[in-house]
Order: sequence, then C-alpha cells, then structure tokens
Amino acid sequence: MSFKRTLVTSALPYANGPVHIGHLAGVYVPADIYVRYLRLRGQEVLFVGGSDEHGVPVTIRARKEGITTQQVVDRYHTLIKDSFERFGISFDVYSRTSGAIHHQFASDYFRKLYDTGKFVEQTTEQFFDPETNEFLTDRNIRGECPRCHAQGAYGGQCEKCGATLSPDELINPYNAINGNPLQKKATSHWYLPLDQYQSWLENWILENHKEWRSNVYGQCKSWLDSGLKPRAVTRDLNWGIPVPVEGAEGKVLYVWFDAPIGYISNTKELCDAQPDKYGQWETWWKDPETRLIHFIGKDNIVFHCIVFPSMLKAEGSYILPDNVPSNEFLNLEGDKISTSRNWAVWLNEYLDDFPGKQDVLRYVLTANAPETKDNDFTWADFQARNNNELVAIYGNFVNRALVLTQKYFEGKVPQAGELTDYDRETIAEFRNVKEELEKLLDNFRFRDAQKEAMNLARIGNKYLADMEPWKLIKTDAARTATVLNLSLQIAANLSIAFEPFLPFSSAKLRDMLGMKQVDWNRLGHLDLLPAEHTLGQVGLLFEKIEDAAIQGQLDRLARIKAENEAKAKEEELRNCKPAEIKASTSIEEFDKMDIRVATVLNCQPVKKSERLLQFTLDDGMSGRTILSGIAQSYPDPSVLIGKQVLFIANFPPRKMMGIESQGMILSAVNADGKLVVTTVSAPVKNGCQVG
Ligand code: B3M
Ligand code: ZN
Repeated sequence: MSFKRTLVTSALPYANGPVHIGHLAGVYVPADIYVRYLRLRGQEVLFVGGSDEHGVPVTIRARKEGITTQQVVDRYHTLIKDSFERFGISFDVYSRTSGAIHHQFASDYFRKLYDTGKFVEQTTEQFFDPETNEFLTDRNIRGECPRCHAQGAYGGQCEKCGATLSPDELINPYNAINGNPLQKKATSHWYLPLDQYQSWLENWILENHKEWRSNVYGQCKSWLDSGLKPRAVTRDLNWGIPVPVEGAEGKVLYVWFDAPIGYISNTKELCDAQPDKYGQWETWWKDPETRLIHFIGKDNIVFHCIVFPSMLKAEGSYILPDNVPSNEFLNLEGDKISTSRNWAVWLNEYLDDFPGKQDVLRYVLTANAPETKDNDFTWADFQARNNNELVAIYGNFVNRALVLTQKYFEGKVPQAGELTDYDRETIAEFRNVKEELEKLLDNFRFRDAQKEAMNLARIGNKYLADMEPWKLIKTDAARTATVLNLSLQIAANLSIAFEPFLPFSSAKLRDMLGMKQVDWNRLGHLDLLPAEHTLGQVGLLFEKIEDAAIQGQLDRLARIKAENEAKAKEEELRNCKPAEIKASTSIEEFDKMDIRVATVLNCQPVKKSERLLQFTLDDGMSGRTILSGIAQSYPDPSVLIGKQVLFIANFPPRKMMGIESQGMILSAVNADGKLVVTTVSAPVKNGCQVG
C-alpha cells in the first residue's frame, strides 16, 4: 500500500528513574536512526515521544525517596528529556502523561468506548489492606513462594526460583510497603474484552503482517494461540487519570490504557500548538495514507500489537500500526539491566564521564544492537569499538585525508587527474551504497546498515594506506592530487552515510570538509566536493579512550555488585521465617543427650574434604577431636580458635577421612543456609554440662 507520511512513536519511558543504555539501544537509537533517515530522504515524518508518568513504578519510587509522586515524575521527566536531547534523539515532540491535555484526551477516549458499550464490567475479589484502606497491585503484594518457599516473593514473580506467580498463589500474602497482612475484598472494574478481537487480530497480524520481525510475530502468535481474555483497563489506585464514570471514585485508568493514548495526545499537543508546521493531528492518526510505526522493547510487544490495536479498533476511526520493530534486551556485563538494582549505565552519568562522546555510545549500541536476540554491553567492547573502529578506521582515514590536503594543497580540494584501475575499483565500491543502505534501513536492519557505512570507511582507509600519498608527493604531485581528491570525496560520502547513525560526528566532519549540506540523493557519487573548494578547520573526529576511563567504569560496577549482594543477603535474613516446630518430645528424651562446653584449641580444614573441619577441643577431660561438616560456612576456620562451643559428648565415635570424630559440635542453621557454631554467653568451665 502506498503512503504519504510516516508517524514514528517510541515507547514512553516510565518517569521513575533516569534512562539507561538499555533504553537507548532497544528503542530510542533505532527510532532516531530511522527518523533521521526518512527525513534525509525528504519524507514527511513525525517523531513522537514522551514520559509515562502513571502506574505503580512511579508511586513506589516516591515512597522510597520520601517525596510526592508529582515530584518524582517532574524530576525524572526533566532528566529523561534532557538526556534524550543530549544524545540527539530528534523528537518532534516529547511531552508527558501527567499533563492536562493528556488527561483530558485519555479520559474522553475511555468515555467514548464506555458510552458505545465497548467494555464489560466485572466484580472480582482483590487483595486489600484494611489498615491503609487500599487495594494492592501485584507488585505491592509479597509472600512466600509456593514453589521454592522463598520468603518475599512478588505477586508477579519469585525472584529466587523465577516462577511466574499470581498473587493468589502466594502463601501468607502481605503488603510489601508496610508488611500488613492482606484480606480479599470485592471490587469492580471495566475490561476490554480482547476475546472478542481474537479472530480479527489473528487475521490482521498472522495473515497480513507476516513481514513483522520474527520475535514480534512469534510473541503475538503465542498470545493468540493461548486465547485472549478480557483485560482490566481500570485500577484501584490514587495516582493516575480518574475513571470518568459516576461511582468510580478511587479508580483510575490502568497505566497501559492511558500510556499508548499518550502517543495520540502528544501529537495533538504539538499540532494544536503549531498547525502550520505540523498540520492536523487527525491527519497523522486517521488518514489511511499515514503509516504508523511503533519502536518498543520486547516486554511491550503484547501492548502494542494486541491491546492498543484493539483499543484503536474499538474506537473505530484510527489507523493501525504498520510495523512494530521491537528489540530484545541489552544486558550489562553479563547481567540483566535493572533500575532497582542500579545495574545500568545511566545516560546522564555517561555524559558526565564521557563528555562529547554521544556518538561513540550510539555507535557501540547500534553495532551491538539486540535486534534478533539479547545482547551484552561490555566496557571492553565499548573501548575496542571506539579505539579500533571509530578512531583507527573512520577517524584515522578522515584525518589523514584532511591533514595531507592542508599540507600539500593549502587546504583546497586538489584537481583529480587520470584514474587508475584501483581508483576505478574503489569508486565502483560506492556505486550501490545508497540502494544497499536504503534496503537495510527500510527493513529496520540498523546494525547491518551501520556496518555497511563503516565498511565504506574501511575502503577509504585501505585506499589511502595503499596509495601512500605521503610518499607519492615526493615523486608525483599530480597523482597525489588524484588520490587526495578521491579520499576527500569518500570522506564527504561518509558524512552522509553516517548521518542517521552518528549525527554529531557527521556535522563535525562536514564542518571540516566545508560542506554546507547533506544530500542523501548524492550518496555514492564521488564528486561531492568541487576542485579548489576550501576545506574547514581540521580537528580529530574521534579520540582514543584510555584504559583508566574503562577501569573507572568497571570499578563502579564492582562496587554496585558488592552493595547488591550485601542488600540481598540482608533482605533474605530479614524475610526468613523459622522452620516448623518438630513433633513434641520429652525431658527424658532430652536427658539422654550429653551436651557439654569445650574450648576450641585448634580448628582446621580436613585435607581433601570440602566439607569437614577438624576441631581439637579442651573438653575439661582428656581432650577430644570432633569433625564437623561446616567448612563451607567458615572459609577461615581460625576465627573459631579460643571460642567456647557446645558439643554432644555421648555419640559413638565415627571415622571420616581416616580421622576419628568423637561427638558433634552444635551449630545453628542461618536463613541463608550457612552454619553458625553455638557458644555460651559467659565463660563456663570446660566439660560442664548443658541442660
Ligand atoms: N512505560 C513500559 C516501559 O517503559 C511503558 C511503555 C509505555 S509505551 C506506551 O517498558
Ligand atoms: Zn520461588
């Protein structure tokens, strides 16, 4: 189908923290590359973004920081917007969902579906905290995992064993915020009956959008195959857009209902403010000649491919997404990126640590983009790609071409003479560049497209290294002129080819070349700079990144990892509940046990055993040796020397690893499974009995 214009949206990040490299790699860099590319091709395009300011995550953050929810979203919306700007993410509009325009728009949208009978109302039993008088969302409900019995599992998932849970399955559910036990209480909500859209969606996606990325198509298919169910579009919460229905006090629109509508309301906000420049918002959202593309991360697929299209279909007057290029996840140094665990490279911090190096990160994230599978960001790879690719190939080539022209031809593009076969072969390499890049970019294959652009730099670099104009100048000035002319033409092409990917460097390169504009249509032509054209000021396009800067980042991550491990341990101990009491016994049974006090004279690992420690005890009698399987809990057993411990004196001796053990040391089992040797609270004469 033909189209006149393209509307590009990128997922609205939650304003509950700064944005990190995972956001950039997954959504914003690819969307920006695509938009810049369409603009270069002279197409009409609108790039819409904004902050998602509703939902539970922002309220959790507010509680954690001890400020109001509005303060949280104000803070992070500003920070996120600024980070995007500094990275050159070229939104036409970046607004927010807590604004009045959005509230009104989303509220009206809900009301229209409500009035036309598109929802079903249902009453269900939900968890309720009688003390705070509020219903809890899944994320705020914790309890014991029914599978692995870890304490503190979340309503949605157990972090310990990874099981997907529903809050109903948790044993002894409690309020994650205050620890209060929860009750069930009836509440009614409005549902979008997705089951009624099932066959329409099957036809629309599975039959008519086979071209979607296989990860997107596959996820949709599996949702559809397991049968869609009605989804609640309202919540019991005090943060969000009030449900515009009488009797719905205390209820708000579910964040996933209002957030995608934010794409529309943000477009409206822009168009209403500048209709001459952007036209009517309806043109972007309702004209079948508009093509709608959503850039998102993989955890948002169901909402953009199934839920939002059903909402649009229910309303009836909107276009539907044409494509939903979704990326998989980016990990950081082998671990899942996590805002709550601070396991991320935050964009604002990156810019402080690497000022002016926006394009380096853009480059690395695209080179390593998780387009088809999860990928890993490592600082070593970041450094290598900068030093070995951007600096050593692209930067080196451009710098040599420019510096030599300054030196030999007073900074003016020299006239090319007769071409050799090698010149012609080099020129031929550029013949199909434009078509190749377009094919890849049109298919959202940004990683391969950038590789293609870098390949051009490689060709230029090799050409210059092979031609050695710095030697040639001594014998053949005319030939040198041709070589440098061709090199400068290649450099000019690079500034165009890299424009969607590395906009800052492309602009810098154009300044150095004295190039006024980028003309995508001229890409591949090796006559972009006329002879005698004066070049601009030459500088370095990229700079080497030293080991110390990388080490600084690795040290930071190591610190965070250690902090997280300590916190996890603390949490585990805090949430641990004691084991069940054993079946009852009697004083007579207990009396059979001869428990005594002894001082540890020596304690050392038993050779060839991972488990056993050998205790030498002063037991107030003739002394004894006891083996205890607690080596894992005491990496340095010498800490036990001099301590008074409790042991069972009347177990029959037992040989292990060739050593006779004469009893058993008593230890407590800690929540993390580690054993802690028991002791007495004041000195006791060795050999005395415990009872
Ligand atoms: N804020 C979820 C996310 O950041 C959500 C996206 C909304 S897009 C309409 O993953
Ligand atoms: Zn579990």
